[in-house]
Amino acid sequence: MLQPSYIVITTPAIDKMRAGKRGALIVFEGCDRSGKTTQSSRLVELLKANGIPVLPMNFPDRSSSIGKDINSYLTNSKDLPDEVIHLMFSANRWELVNQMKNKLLEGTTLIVDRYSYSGVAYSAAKGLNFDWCYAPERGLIKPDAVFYLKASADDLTNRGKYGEERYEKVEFQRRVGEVFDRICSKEASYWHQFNASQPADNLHSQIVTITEELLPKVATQPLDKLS
Ligand code: DGP
Repeated sequence: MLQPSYIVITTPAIDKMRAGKRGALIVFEGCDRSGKTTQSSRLVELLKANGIPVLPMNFPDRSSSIGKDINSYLTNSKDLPDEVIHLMFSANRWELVNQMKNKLLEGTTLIVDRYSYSGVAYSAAKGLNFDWCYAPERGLIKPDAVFYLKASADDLTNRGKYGEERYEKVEFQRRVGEVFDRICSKEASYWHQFNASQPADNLHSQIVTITEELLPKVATQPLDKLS
């Protein structure tokens, strides 16, 4: 069993994970403020404390030149047509595909805060065609698991005022949530839906249980691509 991050121990299950050939690609998805950043960080800390090689990532990666343009768009200092920003978010993921592949193959587990599904959900919520939105994501590395933190738009609103960024509006988030729900039912074999309104500790232990089973299982499986 994976132990809380303050206890570092070795068990047969963890030895098996360490002996694994590749790391797992684990993605957190959900609306703004659904708790993805908190939960993904907790998982990263736990894996680190148990000696499992792990790297946190998040998309958009605002550090590249494409990422800087995305940041200008999100903070409303730049306007772009919906199609253009959509393709830029996708390009921002493609920029890192080789780095992600190398890390996974050398045995590092990647914990990724948002991925292709945010790309589809946020653009489809604006009214762009779902299949058109998904097309540029084809060929990226397929996650081994997606942890979808689902909460109603009203629950998310109760967490306090939304910030100033472009998408932080209740009605828009409701539409984003509907697209995530649609993807979740289509991709049920590797999506895990959680109630994001439950206490953070409960959510964390459910996430840990699934991760614990996943890591040794995928260690010997080849990487797959989104198709
Ligand atoms: P975050 O840094 O996780 O708070 O994301 C910033 C905002 O960008 C958030 O409102 C979600 C949105 N977002 C993330 N990825 C994509 C994407 O691929 N496409 C679009 N349109 N929006 C995205």
